Amino acid sequence: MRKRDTLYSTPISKIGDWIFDDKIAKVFPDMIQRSVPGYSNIISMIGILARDFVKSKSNIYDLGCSLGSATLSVCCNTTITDCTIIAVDNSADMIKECRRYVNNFNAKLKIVIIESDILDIKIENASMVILNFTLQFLKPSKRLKLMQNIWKGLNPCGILVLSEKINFEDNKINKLISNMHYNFKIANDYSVLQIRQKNKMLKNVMSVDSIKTHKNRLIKAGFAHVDVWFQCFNFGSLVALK
Ligand code: GEK
Repeated sequence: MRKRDTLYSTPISKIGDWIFDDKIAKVFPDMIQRSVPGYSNIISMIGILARDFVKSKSNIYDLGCSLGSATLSVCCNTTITDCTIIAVDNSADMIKECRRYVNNFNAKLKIVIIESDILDIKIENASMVILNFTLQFLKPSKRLKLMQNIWKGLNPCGILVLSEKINFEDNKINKLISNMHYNFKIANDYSVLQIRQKNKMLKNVMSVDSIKTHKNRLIKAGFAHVDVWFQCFNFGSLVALK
């Protein structure tokens, strides 16, 4: 059974920055499900896309893999067995849990789990690259370079799936949709205090772009075809093709 996320439900005197430590890793499946609208739809759809895009003798990259949900969705859906999934995260605690999850799963293809910054990973011979809610944790100044690296390493018929929290240029819309997300978390049994404390912790760590910024960056990196395939409130997912 999933361990319930009750973190930060009592007042914290000195709130620090968010870190993906052991406490977070232990409750992560429950946390992401109750905080990110559409998360399970996106994970399922990554698997469906893998059926079409994963090719024999190619690599699939799951960048910022956390516990490997996207990796396992690819694994469950592709019929290709002579490919390699490279799952990368820079949190030692996430990687530890990810190894546990993946080892308990009888994978029919090769999965390499790497503890590293995704900026230090060479992308090569890729049929699919997944950035599922990871880019938002990278310094904005590093984002274009990563997209260029992905573009370079992606095979001509490959796909990038980029899921992110998003913001809106119109302030009134931004407020309205942020409030919808707030109500989603309340409906999922998070307290006002938990939401407030988590938001404070994430403030310096997470920086959110608009869909327009994402699209412009992807096009600048070289992608020829870019669009949103999923959106729920202020969370969305894009696909990008060469
Ligand atoms: C999922 N994709 O379940 N290098 C490597 N990993 C990083 C970096 C970096 N520079 N920055 C952050 N991370 C997952 C969910 S969670 C999203 C992704 C969320 C990692 C970080 O350690 C964490 O595990 C993950 O990116 C973000 O489909 O928590 O909202």
